[in-house]
Amino acid sequence: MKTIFSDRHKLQSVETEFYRGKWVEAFEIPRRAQLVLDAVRRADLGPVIGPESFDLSPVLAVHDPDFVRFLENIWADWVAEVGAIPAYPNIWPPRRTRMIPTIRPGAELGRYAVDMSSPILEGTWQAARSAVDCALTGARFINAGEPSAFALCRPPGHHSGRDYFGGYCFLNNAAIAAQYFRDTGARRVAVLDVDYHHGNGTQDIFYDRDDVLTVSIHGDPVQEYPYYIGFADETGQAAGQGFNLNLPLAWGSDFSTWGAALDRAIDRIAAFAPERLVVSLGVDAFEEDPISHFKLTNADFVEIGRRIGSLKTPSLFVMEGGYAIEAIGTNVVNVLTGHLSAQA
Ligand code: OKP
Ligand code: ZN
Repeated sequence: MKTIFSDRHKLQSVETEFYRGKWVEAFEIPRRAQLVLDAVRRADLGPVIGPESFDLSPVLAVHDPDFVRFLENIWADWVAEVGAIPAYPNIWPPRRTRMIPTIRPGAELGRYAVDMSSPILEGTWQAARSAVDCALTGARFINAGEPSAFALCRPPGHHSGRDYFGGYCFLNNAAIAAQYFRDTGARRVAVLDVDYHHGNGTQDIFYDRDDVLTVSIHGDPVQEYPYYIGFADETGQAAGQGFNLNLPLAWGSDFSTWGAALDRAIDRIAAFAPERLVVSLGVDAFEEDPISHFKLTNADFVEIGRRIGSLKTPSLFVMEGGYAIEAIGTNVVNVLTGHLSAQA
């Protein structure tokens, strides 16, 4: 299996994040990607390849053009007004206001950000673009006949929607790849999100469509980020009714529960008969993850890969979360080798 990786992910790098009123050591750090890359190499998974450069059209097929322009330009605008320091919002639109155009960088940040976890830095746009390029290059390999590929994307993407960013995410790599599959001939595409957190951006982007099935297994939003979305009764709307499946699970869930949810997810995906599968691959359901509350073991991740492989659908794995630094490489490689074993 080919891995697509770009060094430019390092351009998104902060030492601290704001959590419960304090600046704490950041969780979403460049070392995560480096450790996954090291594990991929050590496991001899296959070649590691740099991404091709894509123009903005696959991004604009998913994201709002004003939002994309904002991400591209906000750093320069912020530096001009505030200085070369990380750009955080400190105001959000009040309820029941019109989302009228804004001018000042602080207002722009609040308009498009959903939380404070994703500061805009000098290299944010380039890093986010490089992650998209990795996902799209992986999609190209799948279109060329590979049964699977691994886009080692960083920063992650699944919390980013058509016109918002947050949860460490800027551009929705998995959604952009799924749409790219549609635009290059796949009639039905499924996205399976196994990250511990609900893939709210991905759900939102495809919510009214029946050509992209979205399925997510995640911490119950009653207890867990992103809190306001990800409930079981969100099943899609209009033509998309029945084409979103949320499988929220309680804190403390282990593989007996999680694996049963995966089987439901896989049954739904099999019934949909997609021509392409995008897996939002977060490994933060791991028992030692510092910000999560599921109890999956290293070995469970092999089984996840194997069961996804039973679908026999060309599959693009797109890296999302996972913050247990010592185990992130093992857990990711376990999913991928599990998948390969089912391909054989
Ligand atoms: C991104 B991905 C913990 C607070 C949680 C945001 C979580 C984003 C998770 N310090 N803040 O889905 O792994
Ligand atoms: Zn996550």
